[in-house]
Amino acid sequence: MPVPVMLSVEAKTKELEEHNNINLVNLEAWSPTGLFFGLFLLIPILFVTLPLVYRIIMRINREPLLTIALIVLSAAFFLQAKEVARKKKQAYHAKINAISIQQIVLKNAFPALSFTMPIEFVGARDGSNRNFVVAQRGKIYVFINKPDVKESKVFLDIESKVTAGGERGLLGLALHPNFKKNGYFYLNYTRNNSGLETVISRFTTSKVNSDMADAESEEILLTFKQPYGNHNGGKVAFGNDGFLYIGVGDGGSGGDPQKNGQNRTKLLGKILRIDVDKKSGALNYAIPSDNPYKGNTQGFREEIFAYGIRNPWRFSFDKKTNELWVGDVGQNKIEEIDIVTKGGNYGWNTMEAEDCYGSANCESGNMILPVWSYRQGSQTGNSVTGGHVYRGKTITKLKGKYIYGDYVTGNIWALTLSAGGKYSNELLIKHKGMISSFGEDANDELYICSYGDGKIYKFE
Ligand SMILES: [Ca+2]
Repeated sequence: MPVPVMLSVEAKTKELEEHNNINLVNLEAWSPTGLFFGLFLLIPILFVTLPLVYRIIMRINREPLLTIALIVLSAAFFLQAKEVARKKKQAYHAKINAISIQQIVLKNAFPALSFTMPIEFVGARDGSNRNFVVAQRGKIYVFINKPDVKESKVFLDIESKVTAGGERGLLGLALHPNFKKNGYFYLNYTRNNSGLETVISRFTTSKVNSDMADAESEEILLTFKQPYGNHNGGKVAFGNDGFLYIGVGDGGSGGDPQKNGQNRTKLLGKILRIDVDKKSGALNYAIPSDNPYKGNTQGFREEIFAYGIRNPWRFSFDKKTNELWVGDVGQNKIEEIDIVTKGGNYGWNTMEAEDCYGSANCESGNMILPVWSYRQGSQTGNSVTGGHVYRGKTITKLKGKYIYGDYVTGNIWALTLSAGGKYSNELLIKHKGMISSFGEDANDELYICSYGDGKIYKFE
């Protein structure tokens, strides 16, 4: 069961007042009916009581019961008015709590902007308050992180280099941890070079215009062939160890016919980790000294950080714990979420999530099961889009939860780690549109790229 998190009433009151066009101060007022009769009855009371007081004084009071009755009746109406007001206020507060618990909304974050096939949203963490959006065909756009921003600029256009369509294209962008000073950023894209291949490249921001990349600055770090058009992974991101992590699919087709996932002599079907700040021998990068196969004699690729991955469609690091969360797209049955650790084997294609793949039994001894999975279906989904552990400040409810979704159904869920070490899952939103990616701005606030309508939505 999900762990309910209560928001304070105060936190949402203002927003909800605006949303419902209602003012809580008005609810403090008494009900009009009660007030009317209360005041109306004051008049005869005054007429009766003033002479009465006079008569009491004169010790000839002949209507004491009538006076008392009128006073009691008047008081009753006042109390009724107050009680109605109290109940109304109570009901409204209950409504606020109900909304606060259940309603996380997705808001069109930049109404004036839309993009063709956006698949990556990255906040520039360089103090410039800018965001980047990657469009699959090969463009990167940049714009100020304000809801009323009027336009975006083309930061880089490499459409002529990129082979796009389906699961191919410009698929990932990572800013160097020292981007503010060196202007370096890293791309993951597919191109045709006597057959399809993945390219991991470094580009540099223009020295004279920080809103424009130097298109001639490309330095290719790594390329590898893609035997089929699909399952190209595509995410690149820096861990807090300063190394670049690269999500690589199993090469494609269906069922991993080349058995790349379990083959550690291949880069396909892996999470890779490289050091982009050094070069080593013929490599345009270096192998981190504690990569699991560094210096191995079995012919395993030293770039491998973890293996047994089918198609990692988006991964991210939890900024608090540095855990690496991966959404791994399933074959025919199960979509999975993994917390990936160094040297881990995540099963594919021996296993599809927690099931043996293609047989009833399998050798699964060293394989790490997902922390969460869901069966494919029209109500759940058919292609996971990995998200982020929310570490932003504005949405109390989401703090510390892993927010992820399904590309096909638009479902967005939150995974919560409970006290017993188990994860629980709750449906947050059904977005009407395909979710190609989750992203964060420089304040760690969370967004999605909505592939179909080309919009960027923000969680609020
Ligand atoms: Ca797996």
